[in-house]
Amino acid sequence: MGEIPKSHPRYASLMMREKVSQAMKKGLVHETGLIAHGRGEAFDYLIGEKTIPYADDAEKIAAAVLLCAKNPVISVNGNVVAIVAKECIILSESIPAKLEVNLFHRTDERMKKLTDELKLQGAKKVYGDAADARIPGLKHDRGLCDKEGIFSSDVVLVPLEDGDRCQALRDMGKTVIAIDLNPLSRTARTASITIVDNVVRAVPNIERWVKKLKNEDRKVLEDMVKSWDNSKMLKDVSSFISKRLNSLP
Ligand code: PTJ
Repeated sequence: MGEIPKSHPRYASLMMREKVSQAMKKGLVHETGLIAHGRGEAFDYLIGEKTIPYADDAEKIAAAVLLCAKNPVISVNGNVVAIVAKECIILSESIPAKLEVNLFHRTDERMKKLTDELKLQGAKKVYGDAADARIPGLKHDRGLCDKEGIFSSDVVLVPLEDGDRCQALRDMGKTVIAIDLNPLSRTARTASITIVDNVVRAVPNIERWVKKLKNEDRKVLEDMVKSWDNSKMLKDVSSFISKRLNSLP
């Protein structure tokens, strides 16, 4: 890690890679998480590696949805813990929302390591271990969840994941907020609110909006949420990317 000089133009990106790589060596991130991270990096390039206005809007709506929720849950996996654990804990406390570990490549060992890591970083309670419920329609282990957590939640924030769980959660009638740099992914297309941004920028920015909106009238928040048009936002993001690419020198 020490070999990357701070002056390197790709310093932040390289440090993030290093975090994911170290977390894989510790058994927190699944090996395919490295591939997922690389795909995220590619899409981050396309949006200019910063929070675009459409993402900021979605982050604001996400904050409003989370504040209005009865039982909001932040679902975390290996990649999320590797790069944005602390920020997820801070966000969960400020809403407040539950934190649940939910893995595609689930093993008892990874569940324990990720839960321990979140606790080490300050999380008081971490759900996911009970696995006393199942998301209907999901045959693989990702369907396992906690009755008190994701299963009974009304709003789930899913930073960075694959698409079929998002659909299954929607089918259960839940509001799903997804953070996904790929606006074309199944997750992005099936979420109720899609945030096309890097989780390392999105999570703290949702938290900033939570702080700003916390004392706002509930009716105002609900009206904001009602007026959200996710398909329009996805079209706007695609046209933002294509305009950006066409205008590059
Ligand atoms: O830890 P596990 O076992 O739950 O496994 C997690 C992975 C990531 C391996 C699994 O969910 C997976 O394979 O995901 P996918 O299908 O590769 O989807 C990951 C999505 O996240 C892709 O669309 C990426 O563009 C996006 N992505 C990657 N890194 C980031 C990101 N989105 C936001 N911020 C990132 N840093």
